[in-house]
Amino acid sequence: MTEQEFRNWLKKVDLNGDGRISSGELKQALHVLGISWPTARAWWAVRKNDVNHNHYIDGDLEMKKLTQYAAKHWGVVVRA
Ligand SMILES: [Ca+2]
Repeated sequence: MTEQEFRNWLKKVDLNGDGRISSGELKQALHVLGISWPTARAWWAVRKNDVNHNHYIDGDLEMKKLTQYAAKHWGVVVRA
């Protein structure tokens, strides 16, 4: 998928619509994508990209970091 598609996907990942992504929501999303070890990957991804340390992926900077992280570690973003 493209980076834009990934950003749209992230909006759907936010299951309760509060504008931020918890590791639980990310885990569900990774599971749907068929990516292995969703629990560990989701936990680690939030830990690595949660710049303000509130345990959620929120705001443009963290979303962008997560997008880059996904491209690098999950291979889900194929082009910019
Ligand atoms: Ca955060």
